[in-house]
Amino acid sequence: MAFIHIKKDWVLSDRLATPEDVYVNRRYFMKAMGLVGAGALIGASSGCEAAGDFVVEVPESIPGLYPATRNEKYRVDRALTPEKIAAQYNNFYEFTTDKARVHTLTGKFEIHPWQIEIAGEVEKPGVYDLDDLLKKVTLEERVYRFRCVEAWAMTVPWTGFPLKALIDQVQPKSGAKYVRMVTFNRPEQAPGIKNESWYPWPYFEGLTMAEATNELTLLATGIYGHALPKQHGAPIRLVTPWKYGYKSIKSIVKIEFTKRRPSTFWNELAPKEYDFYANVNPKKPHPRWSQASERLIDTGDRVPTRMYNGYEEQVGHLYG
Ligand SMILES: Nc1nc2c(c(=O)[nH]1)N[C@H]1C(S)=C(S)[C@@H](COP(=O)(O)O)O[C@H]1N2
Ligand SMILES: [Mo]
Repeated sequence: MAFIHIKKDWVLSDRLATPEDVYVNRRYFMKAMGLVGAGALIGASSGCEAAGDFVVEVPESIPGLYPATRNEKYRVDRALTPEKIAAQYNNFYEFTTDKARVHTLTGKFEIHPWQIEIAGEVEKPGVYDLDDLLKKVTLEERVYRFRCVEAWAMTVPWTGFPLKALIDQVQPKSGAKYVRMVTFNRPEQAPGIKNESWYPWPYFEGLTMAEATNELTLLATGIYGHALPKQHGAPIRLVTPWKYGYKSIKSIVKIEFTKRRPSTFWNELAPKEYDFYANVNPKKPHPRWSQASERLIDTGDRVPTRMYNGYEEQVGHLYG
């Protein structure tokens, strides 16, 4: 377990330089100091809050995975959101519906060891250990826009591998038309599951096979050059940047290949508000608010929403 201590003055300098420069420099600075990697303990949480600092708890089980090489094909024309902001503004209802408090409630959540069950229409079903799985894939870093259906947006560097790389290994049968994914269900480790029992836990999501194997569809295990902190969906979560954030299911324990379109958590709760596809579309308002613009969570600026969140070139052909 490592703690990355984000100092107040680094946050201030994030504001002065272009965020991307600061991020890259900070990353290499940490690496040079030996602060990135398994077993490094940078600061402790005590006292840091009072100093106005913020500690990101970074659980790394395999040394040397981070930072991964950035894939420059996936760049965006927006500044990176400072990590300190992204790590304290989370949707993860298993812990709480209060975005600012998710990171304070993940202490009991155990993410190592972690198994993923592969099931359904597939040649190689079974229970796979995440550490073993990670030895068979190549991690890369990609900067993506991220757009929540609630009309806020951020820009973050994910580390992960294409979902397609996993799908190729487990060999779906010809009957597999959809991929269904499920989150952990441990009320004793996640107060939201325990206290908000009316939700249809565990969280579940789905994609068509064409979406699941699209080049953009990433299984992320890291963010900002290190392993995922728990609030972002450790140890492994989906990222589909052309879709509203609720599709990007966190802390995945099961991946199932199905013949029929699976139902999804938010679609089951409110079908008129959250559709299966959930493709970002400025012209299609949510029943209760416009989707024409979005608020950047770091600056508060309102900017126009882009069709498919700016990824029309990669995914436009998937939809008629
Ligand atoms: N298991 C699970 N996955 C989830 C959610 C959740 O509540 N539970 N929230 C979703 C929503 S609505 C968003 S916007 C993103 C937020 O990801 P972030 O906190 O890393 O920014 O996670 C998505 N994945
Ligand atoms: Mo969201």
